[in-house]
Amino acid sequence: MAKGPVLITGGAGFIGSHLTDALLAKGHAVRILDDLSTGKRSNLPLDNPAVELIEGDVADAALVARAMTGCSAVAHLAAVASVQASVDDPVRTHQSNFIGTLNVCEAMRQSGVKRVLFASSAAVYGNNGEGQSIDEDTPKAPLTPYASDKLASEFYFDFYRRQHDLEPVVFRFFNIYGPRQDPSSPYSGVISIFSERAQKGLPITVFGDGEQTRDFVYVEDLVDVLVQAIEKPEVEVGAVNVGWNQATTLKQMLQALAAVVGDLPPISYGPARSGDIRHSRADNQRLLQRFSFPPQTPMSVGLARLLGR
Ligand code: NAD
Ligand code: UD2
Repeated sequence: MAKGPVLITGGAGFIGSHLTDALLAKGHAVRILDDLSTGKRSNLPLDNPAVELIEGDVADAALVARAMTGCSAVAHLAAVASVQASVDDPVRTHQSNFIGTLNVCEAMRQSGVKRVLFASSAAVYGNNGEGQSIDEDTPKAPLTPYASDKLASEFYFDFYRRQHDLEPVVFRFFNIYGPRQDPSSPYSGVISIFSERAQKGLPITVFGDGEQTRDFVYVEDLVDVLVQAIEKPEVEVGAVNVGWNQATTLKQMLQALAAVVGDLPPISYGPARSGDIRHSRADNQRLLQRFSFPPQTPMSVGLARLLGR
């Protein structure tokens, strides 16, 4: 691998800051481009001389080109990660979620950086494949601007691969959880919301009957794979689901949470969210073929770490 820092767009956020820690532990230098819209300086070990933070917007092409200078590889994670924000303000989120990607592709082409990993989402499948495990060839049915921007970004990375020899590794994350996931919005990850409320003794609201399922992945398990994607000598074509092929109901997740915190605060059941996907589970054959997925962090351990127990 070429020398030079790994550029992490969105590196001050939840997943990006864990990736920063993991790359530093493996001896990489890291340059972060982040507008700190949801990311935080406090997520980063800024006293480490191997970490550089550039505060700015991935929609600013000149800034992305500058940030790319001298880098060995890129992890493109910067995005407005809230699906609801994209529904409320598609023009604004498109700047980060799509134009940002195009700027990364162009800056790579101009500077000759080849390797990039991209944080796409299970959202590209929409409701297709619901009730079974979803493989990567399942028809795509993006239902929101967020999902459309992710899918369009995937297509652009593929174009730059064919036309300009970029080496993209596209991951479709299922439901990632762990420390530093921001619980402050109603559309934050459900585990971050329930954990915070359990810790503070505040009532918990389940939308629907709690029998809906998700394929939850602890953030450090994901990051292990992301580091491999940066370091791998060769990359294969085609997006890769990141999930355990395990369906956990919200009720089961609440039981696991109760086992960590003791008694849970009152739980109420409200109407299901409109458009909510009932079941989401990754077929992860491709992931297992291409990467060595670490031993699964059990939810009891992941929740305990999240809660600092
Ligand atoms: P996050 O909000 O913690 O991280 C996103 C980071 O991007 C933040 O630090 C934010 O400040 C930064 N950012 C946003 N817009 C920017 C812009 N225009 N310019 C520069 N920086 C910008 O969310 P996360 O959960 O860590 O998500 C990381 C990536 O993974 C995102 O691309 C998200 O869409 C994707 N993803 C996450 C999940 C999940 O379960 N958390 C699932 C699927 C996909
Ligand atoms: C996740 C991702 C989204 C997209 C999508 C792909 C997050 C935050 N969102 O959406 O970006 O990739 O997957 O399909 O990771 N819930 C409650 N109570 C609450 C909050 C949520 O019951 O207070 C329910 C919610 O209705 C849903 C489940 O918990 O049934 C998971 O919700 P989520 O927002 O964590 O994630 P999801 O799967 O909707």
